[in-house]
Amino acid sequence: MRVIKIGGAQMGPIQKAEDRASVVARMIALLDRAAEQGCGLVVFPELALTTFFPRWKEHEADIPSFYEDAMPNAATQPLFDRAKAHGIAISFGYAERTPEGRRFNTSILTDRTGAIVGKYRKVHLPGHVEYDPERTHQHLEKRYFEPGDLGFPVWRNEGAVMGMCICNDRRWPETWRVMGLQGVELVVLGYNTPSVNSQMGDEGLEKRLYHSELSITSGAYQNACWAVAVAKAGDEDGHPLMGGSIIVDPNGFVVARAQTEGDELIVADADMDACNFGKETIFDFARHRRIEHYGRITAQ
Ligand code: CDT
Repeated sequence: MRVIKIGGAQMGPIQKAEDRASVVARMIALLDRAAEQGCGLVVFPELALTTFFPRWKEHEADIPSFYEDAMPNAATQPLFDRAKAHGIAISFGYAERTPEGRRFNTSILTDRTGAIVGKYRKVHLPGHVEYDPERTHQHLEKRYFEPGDLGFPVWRNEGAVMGMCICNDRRWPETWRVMGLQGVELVVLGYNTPSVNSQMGDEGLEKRLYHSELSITSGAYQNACWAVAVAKAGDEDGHPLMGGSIIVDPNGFVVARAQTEGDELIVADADMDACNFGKETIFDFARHRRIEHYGRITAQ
């Protein structure tokens, strides 16, 4: 058995005016709760340090202030210090600005000493570049970020093979399969998913939660891996985000689920050896894949 006690640290809303110090204090409080429960890894949401700012136009918000120029930095160092003190590996998302001024929707993964072992930059950026008057809510991710340039790597961390993706990436089977082909055993991801469809009116929250869960459970099952999917939820300055954070086992079953739209910790004991059966049988890729028929997947 290779058991990692995983904490999914769902976060409630972060208002536009909330500063990093306040957000980091909330994250540390969740980390302390996870430590009490014996967690070895805690996963926080996409863009965990700020409101989901791509909903705002430049003149409505101080967009440049939402980016991080280094990680860790003065604001987040206390989070890294507390994680190290507890001996907990962490993962969280943030808006990255490189020294060259490039901007990515990024997440990092640490080991239990607080050292960053992996960085991922979101590949599938949803939404649009220009303000869209037809939409009830703007989703300007394509304006504020460029697509990730690091692919979908995996890292050996804390005795398991771990990978990351971010929010919309979870809806794409290619995301999961590229990591699955590298033997991934645990995929961690955060999301900010609006509770309403800005182009379809009242689509219904139930359907949106279902599509999120369907994407994650099928990705986990079809690649025989664990998945931790963590929301930023609740009402951010009048813009509702759904909750529904889950931990999923390699059979595709949900083993822990958030009940609220606030700061909430979900926990599960995840045995990485539970991935072995699927990887050695029905999803033994080396034996069963028929790549001669898959060319269209990478063609234009
Ligand atoms: N953050 C993110 O990727 N959200 C998307 C919603 C896109 S709606 C234009 C998601 O797939 O959940």
